[in-house]
Amino acid sequence: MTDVLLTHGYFLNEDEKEQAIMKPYPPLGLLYISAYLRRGGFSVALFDSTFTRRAVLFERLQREAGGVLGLYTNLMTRQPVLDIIRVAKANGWTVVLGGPESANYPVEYLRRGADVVVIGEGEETLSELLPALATRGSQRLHGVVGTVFQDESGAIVINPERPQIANLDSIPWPDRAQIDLSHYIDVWRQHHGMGSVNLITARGCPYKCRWCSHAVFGFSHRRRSYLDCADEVEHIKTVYQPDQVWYADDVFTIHRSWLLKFAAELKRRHLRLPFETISRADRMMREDILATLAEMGCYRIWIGSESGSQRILDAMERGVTVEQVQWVTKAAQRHGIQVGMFLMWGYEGEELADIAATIEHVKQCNPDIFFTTVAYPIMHTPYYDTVADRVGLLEDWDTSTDRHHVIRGRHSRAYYKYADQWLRHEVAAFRLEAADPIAALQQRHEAQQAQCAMLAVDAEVEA
Ligand code: B12
Ligand code: SF4
Repeated sequence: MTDVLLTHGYFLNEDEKEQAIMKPYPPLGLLYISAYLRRGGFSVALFDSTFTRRAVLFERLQREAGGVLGLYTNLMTRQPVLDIIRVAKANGWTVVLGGPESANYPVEYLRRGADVVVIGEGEETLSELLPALATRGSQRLHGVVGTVFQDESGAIVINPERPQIANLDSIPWPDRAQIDLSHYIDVWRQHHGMGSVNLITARGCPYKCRWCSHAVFGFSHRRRSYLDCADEVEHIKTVYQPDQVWYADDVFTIHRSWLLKFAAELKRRHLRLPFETISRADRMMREDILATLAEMGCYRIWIGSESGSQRILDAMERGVTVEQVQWVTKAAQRHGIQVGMFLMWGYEGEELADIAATIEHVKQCNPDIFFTTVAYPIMHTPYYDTVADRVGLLEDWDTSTDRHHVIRGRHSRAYYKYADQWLRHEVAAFRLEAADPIAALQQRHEAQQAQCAMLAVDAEVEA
């Protein structure tokens, strides 16, 4: 019998938005845990739910009843995770949860059937927890650091935090052999002509953007050595032969000298794999960084631009200026790197002038692609704390997510929908101006209509 069955609650067939995008990646956290436990002599099974259906997992939980189930949770997967817990418990499994979502809601998950919630990194905690579960059961886990559980009386016991793994080179690479990685690569190739594999070069981010969740890694920042990362890239290229990689770091260019050494090492090994990644504008304010990214094969850099209003960026404690984002966008494009931009509507304090400033900013930058979201407060973020007395859910906690949080008194969803249309038509008009002035005029007209519609619902607020 295996010591633990690891899985997650993400099923691509249930995610219509992702089915339109089709850029799936496996959950790296589970792969790291699998590799670490195996090295420690544990027997581990991994059920990757991405390309399968709930019923298949449920059937396995019934067939192999009675083991330890380790489940990764994030903000998107609450509902399937609750369902999996229900089926697992009905079949005698001990359920251990990890990842950012259960770290934010340990009590809620324990009260709904989970046995243990692991807070923070899972590798060392599970290595200690699995033997403890086997000898002491799930209600006497006092002293197993990094866990929260319920004792026999039903009281919630919060053990002390576990220190983070100091040397990331000391842990094995993600256990990609346990999943069908070629399926991910094939899906990518089928839909985008390029097969992609994800990896990380660091854990955690020291910045304090008020809406960002630091539930797993806190505010630490720990880097792997550039040699270990280069070895992993080489291994990925040799074994899986993808056409590109995704560095899934929080801020890929946070450490300039590390980046330069990593790039030089890849070059020495003739390892040039195109890639996409995310970073902050203020950590790319040098030509040499952008030149290095381009030389390494970076074809698209994602920047959290968020707002074109400095007042709002400051309220977010983003630590970036509008001018930095504008400079980096132009400079990256000059180096042949596309820019993807994330923008946020409706952050606390945002007014009409800030929305107009964001629209001007996007025109100024003219990124290759941009995505917008209406701000949502994630539990235990400073943003959540600021609006806590006005946060609500329109449905039960069990059937919603933190993305469904409404903020009483904030503009309605319709308001931001029109703001979004205003933005998109303005940007389209700007792009068409020289080539097709008539089409540009039409776009400008639609932008004005969207703006009017937005002002017409100005008084509507979230319930
Ligand atoms: C890359 C990434 C993405 C990629 C996903 C591609 C991919 N899979 O690589 C993209 C850009 C698509 C994305 C999208 C989104 N993301 Co994202 N993403 C990340 C990011 C930066 C890295 C994920 C990663 O690989 N981490 C590295 C691994 C090693 O860490 P880990 O998964 O946490 O695993 C460790 C522990 O959690 C624990 N653990 C994990 N599983 C288990 C299981 C058990 C049993 C145990 C005991 C422990 C355990 O041990 C692991 C190893 O120590 C994280 C931030 C971060 N640094 O983690 C955000 C993050 C996970 N994303 C987040 C969010 C909000 C989103 C979106 C909702 C954003 C949006 N508005 O659309 C979407 C949702 C997409 C979806 N359908 O799920 C939040 C989640 C917050 C929350 N409370 O759940 C995070 C934490 C960012 C943040 N700081 O706010 N994301
Ligand atoms: S948004 Fe990005 S830069 Fe800001 S704290 Fe989160 S990970 Fe760090």
